[in-house]
Amino acid sequence: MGILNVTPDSFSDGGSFQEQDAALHRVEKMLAEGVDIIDIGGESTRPGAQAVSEQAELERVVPVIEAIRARFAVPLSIDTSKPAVMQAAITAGADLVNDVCALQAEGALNVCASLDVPICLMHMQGQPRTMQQAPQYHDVVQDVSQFFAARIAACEAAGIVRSRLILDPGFGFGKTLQHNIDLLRRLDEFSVLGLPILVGLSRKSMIGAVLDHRPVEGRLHGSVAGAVIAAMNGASIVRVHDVGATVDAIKLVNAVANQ
Ligand code: 7PM
Repeated sequence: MGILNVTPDSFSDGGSFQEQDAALHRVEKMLAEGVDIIDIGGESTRPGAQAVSEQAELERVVPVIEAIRARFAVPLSIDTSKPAVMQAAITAGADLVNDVCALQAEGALNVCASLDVPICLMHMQGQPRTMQQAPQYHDVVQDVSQFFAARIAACEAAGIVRSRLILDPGFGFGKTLQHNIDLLRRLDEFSVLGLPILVGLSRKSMIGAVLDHRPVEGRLHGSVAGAVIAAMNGASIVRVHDVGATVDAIKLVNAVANQ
């Protein structure tokens, strides 16, 4: 899964030609590098990010989804927690909902019940603005598993069949470095839930922390190593910025697993 951030340029609030053109070029590059899914985000749910209004998020992501859909057949994921954006994005041609709030926003379960697409439920402890202040768990894998079980049950109660769900432990979302490392080492323990696992640790601060506080520009090799560990420990989807490097690495993982 390749990350496509749709952030407004300095000339508009979103939806400008320049922005769309830049997005299409990034998609073309990711396709050439072997991407399977493109995750489109309007930056509403980023830790520390300014809250984006529903209207602004719609204006950012819908034109980009339509433009990509008109030109490329690649599956598209919408990274949002807002039910109206989920609905509009799927109508515009997106194929998957990626929600860092795991459908806990008012109305999200009902909207997703009416859509016929897979949904990624991500775990987060706390709220984006404050979640890194003092994350605490009894046992991080057990606690995240309990959260998954509760959200799977909520989805099923709302009429979303279990087979539509993908689970993501949410690296960096209300976790210390030790919590993130424990989740990555013990990722295979989520396999008992019988659903695909998605992992996003591309360029995240846990990579920087392990590499002596390496800035974000220097995190490529660590991120690829993280994707390899995730794949070897059972992840079905890795969400990354650097598609080409990650695809090569995962091909080796798959060759060892399958040949
Ligand atoms: C600032 C801080 C900007 C954090 C962006 C981020 C995930 C996700 C994100 C993830 C799923 C990033 C994050 N992370 N969706 N959206 N899993 N499913 O590093 O780990 O891209 S935003």
